[in-house]
Amino acid sequence: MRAVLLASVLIAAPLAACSQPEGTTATSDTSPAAAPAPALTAQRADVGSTATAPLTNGEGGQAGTASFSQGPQGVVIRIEATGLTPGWHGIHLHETGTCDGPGFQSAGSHVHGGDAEVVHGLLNAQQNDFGDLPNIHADAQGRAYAEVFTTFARLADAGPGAHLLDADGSAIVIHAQPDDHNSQPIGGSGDRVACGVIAAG
Ligand SMILES: [Cu+2]
Repeated sequence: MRAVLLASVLIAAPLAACSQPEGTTATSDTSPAAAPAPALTAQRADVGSTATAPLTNGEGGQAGTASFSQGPQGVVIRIEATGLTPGWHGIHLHETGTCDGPGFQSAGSHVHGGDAEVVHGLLNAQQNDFGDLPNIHADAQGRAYAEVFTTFARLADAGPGAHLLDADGSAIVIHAQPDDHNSQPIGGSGDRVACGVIAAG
């Protein structure tokens, strides 16, 4: 009998919610299912900021462009790169806005926030590296066209994640090899073959 009563309560709860007149809020203090859902779509940053990073290769030549657009949950990055070796390439956000070739070490390590030890890799269970991004793929002519999205970084002045337009700027770096998204410190992605300083606008 108790089981039957429980079942009827569970069925009744959604029906009651559906029968609420428009403009009112269904309330229930009996069913956990009626608790407010986590605010998955709560705005995390002001939208509209944009930035651009002209890409250069290790010889100082043009290697395309990366364009950044701030959304409410993160940043969309459009990458149009040329002169790459065909195949997959790791790509990351680096912590300093300078791209001195040929090795682009001036771009520093990956962007990050806080004092925690950085663990790289989008597929690493301990991942906390704000510079991580999905790989891009270059075609047989060495061209890569992609859009990637990150919730770990922002152009907006406030919000979660690393601020790309901070005092010392940031850079986007394309690596020679694909990122395995797991191993330290950069997923085995190898040399830095293209780099762009991220500038507002
Ligand atoms: Cu990198």
